[in-house]
Amino acid sequence: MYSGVPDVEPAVQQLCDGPGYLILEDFYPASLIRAARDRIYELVSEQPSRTSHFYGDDVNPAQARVWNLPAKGREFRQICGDERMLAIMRPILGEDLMLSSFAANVLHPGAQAQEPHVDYPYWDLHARTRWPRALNATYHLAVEAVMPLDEFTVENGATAIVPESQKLACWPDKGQFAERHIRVTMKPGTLLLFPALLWHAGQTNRSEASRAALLGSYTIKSIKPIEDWSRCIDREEALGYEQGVQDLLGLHYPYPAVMDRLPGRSSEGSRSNQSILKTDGSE
Ligand SMILES: O=C(O)CCC(=O)C(=O)O
Repeated sequence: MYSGVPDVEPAVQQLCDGPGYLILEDFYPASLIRAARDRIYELVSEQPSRTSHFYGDDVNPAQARVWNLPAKGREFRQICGDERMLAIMRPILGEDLMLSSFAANVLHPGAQAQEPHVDYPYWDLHARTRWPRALNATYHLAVEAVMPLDEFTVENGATAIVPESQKLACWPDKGQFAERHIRVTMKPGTLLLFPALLWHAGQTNRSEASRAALLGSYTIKSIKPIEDWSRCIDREEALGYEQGVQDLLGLHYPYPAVMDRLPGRSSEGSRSNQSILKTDGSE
């Protein structure tokens, strides 16, 4: 457990080759987390129920998601674009990693536990036939960030994780999950990181109060994001966001492109400095 920010290399080792999770206490200022929390509870009360996952097909009224957070407040952009956090992810996902999703998960009293799972882009790994047969954990496609807005306690559904399971690259076995999991209790302002391959699950909220957290999912740049930023973010508005957030949203990432409409010149490769989109203005 670290207070503040650890050295990058040991943190990367811990995430990939060690226990597979990193808890950074007092990572965010209290005022920032309070502002994010107020906004999330406001949004939850305004929005009807939204899609969720790992609860079977049932509607789950005690559990609420708020999606597309980069478009819903400056505080969210500050949190998801925090360079101290990204510095730990960059060696794992590459310098030009991207944001795949930034959402909130609110467990109201009575919210049920999720099934043990791995996260996107592996979250349908239960259908093994869909996956390349040599898929393993020698490199990671995604890293998850959990930022509690309320204290996570065993009673209110603190996330369960299985240390070292990021090395297995398979869908969690329920029996092993039950035997080997630990609960991540933590205070608001803490940052929890783990590769998407780590077995984990939100747990039942048996308390009398709601438990909210922000969930960030970061991927290597060529993975299609969970949230389609090209449709859920207003591009003109997003061009006013900080450069780092624009990059996380892939605002200037050229692919997929209509290759037929591009001029007949070379663009990629170490000898080319121009983006394929730098044209005479036709794209
Ligand atoms: O909120 C939590 O404790 C974890 C949520 C989670 O793992 C998910 O939705 O994928």
